[in-house]
Amino acid sequence: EQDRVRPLALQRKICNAEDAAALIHNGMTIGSGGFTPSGTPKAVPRALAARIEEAHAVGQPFSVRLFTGASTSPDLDGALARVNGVSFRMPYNGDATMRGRINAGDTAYVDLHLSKVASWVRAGFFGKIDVAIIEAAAILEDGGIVPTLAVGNNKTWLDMAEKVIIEVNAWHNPAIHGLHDIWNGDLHPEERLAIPIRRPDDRIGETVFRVDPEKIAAIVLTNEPDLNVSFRDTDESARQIAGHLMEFFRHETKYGCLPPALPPLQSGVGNVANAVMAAFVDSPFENLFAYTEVIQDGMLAMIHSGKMRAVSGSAFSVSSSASEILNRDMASLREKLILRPQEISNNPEVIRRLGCVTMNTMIEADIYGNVNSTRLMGSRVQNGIGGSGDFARSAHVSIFMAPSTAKAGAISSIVPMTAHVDHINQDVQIMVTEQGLADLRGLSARQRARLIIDHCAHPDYRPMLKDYLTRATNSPGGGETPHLLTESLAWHQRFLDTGTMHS
Ligand code: 0RQ
Repeated sequence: EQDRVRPLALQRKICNAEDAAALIHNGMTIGSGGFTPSGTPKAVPRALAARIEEAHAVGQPFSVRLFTGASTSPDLDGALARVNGVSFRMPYNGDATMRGRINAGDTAYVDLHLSKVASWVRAGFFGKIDVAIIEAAAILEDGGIVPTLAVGNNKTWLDMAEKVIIEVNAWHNPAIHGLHDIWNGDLHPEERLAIPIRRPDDRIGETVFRVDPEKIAAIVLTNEPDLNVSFRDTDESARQIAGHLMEFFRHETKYGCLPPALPPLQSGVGNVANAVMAAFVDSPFENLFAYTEVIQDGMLAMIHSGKMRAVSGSAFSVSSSASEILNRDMASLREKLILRPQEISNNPEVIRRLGCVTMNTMIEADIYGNVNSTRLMGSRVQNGIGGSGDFARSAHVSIFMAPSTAKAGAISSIVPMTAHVDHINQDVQIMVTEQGLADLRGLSARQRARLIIDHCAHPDYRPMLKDYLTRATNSPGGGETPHLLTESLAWHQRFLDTGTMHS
């Protein structure tokens, strides 16, 4: 206890999770740690969920507004959604129970570019933050708060909240101190400084958070690992997507369009993105850097293999086995890994300066290259836009990828028109499915359509897509981006009505 919470004055604030949760009342806004399961506070949210459940049992209203870094874990989103305890949620969710609440209309959801959340909260666009709940590995003698495996928006929550609750989690190796780079530059628009990151491994700030100790209302001691995700074993289609991408990178470097060591890489979330990163381990590419948001197992494997020199992100999203290794070897790995606030990891200024190659997963794309990353059949939110827009818009080369079909072939991921748009075709240069890769750079809408159908669509759906494009092109309305408006979303409706997009 003395080891993890050094300042004497703060040791007096140590209490149990129930007492800490008692500081939170109906209607309050919570700014919480959590960016993937990493860094998610655990004991206090579980105790809060129990309090909410008790209140509901006696007919009392009790819900909170919940702001986080990004997705969290069943300890936070899951526990609070189960008791219907969240009235408002932002900016990203990956929890199935919370997803159900959001899609049912129980929880109002604001889906935001992750880089913008902190500055908009500082500006007051979302009202005041009553309580910050963050996880730390230790509180140092001088009051510095050592973060755990995610930084997210924690600096902003600590700056803005009236009261602060800290879970100090002794599971983390104390060597984690030094992993983080917390920039304290003032980021109000009128005083905003240039962010002095010129290489992904530049460190520009402090290794700890600072907070006014008077605001710390409770400290809860815990000792538990994050409830980590497990990645699916790489399937054949993820392997093929990775193969097409490696071929593309070999070609680009051979003809000098990209430097031999490739620009800094960003990789999105999910199984396909993880498989692509894993494929780099057996590739000829060396001396790689990543400037990304979430660091998954695949990137750690590249660090271990020596192919990757350093990775900068805002959080880890690792399997349980990878997190054990990360924790064990923290003292040596720390030199090659950097965690930053998400407004820096995802900052368009830095992404543009570094010229990142970004690789994100999509739900569906249309024949013209517009991408839907978030809404199934246009209506049901899956997760949220996350950082994909921050990276894709500012990328040197923006890549989107997905298997060409979903739900055992009943859904084509390439459709005449996406039922929702997250990324406009201008932000999509390369599209990849297991069928092949479409290089859309410099192509007109009609050229893009032909290439996407031929290279990316599944053969079962190619004739239908070609037929649509031909009829749309020949229709009187034709135009530069040909569409048949009464048919453009008919594939989605057919799936809803019959369970398949096949006619
Ligand atoms: O549903 O679980 O019911 O079967 O969508 O699909 O295959 O598990 O996909 O884990 O690779 O995630 C885009 C969601 C892909 C993710 C997305 C159904 C499918 C399944 C999920 P089931 P998979 P993955 C920076 C980058 C946005 C944020 C982002 C994501 C479910 O990558 O959230 O990129 N991206 N951030 O069956 C209907 C289709 C479908 C479909 C798949 N065409 N129509 N349903 N599904 N395709 C990092 C961060 O921001 C953290």
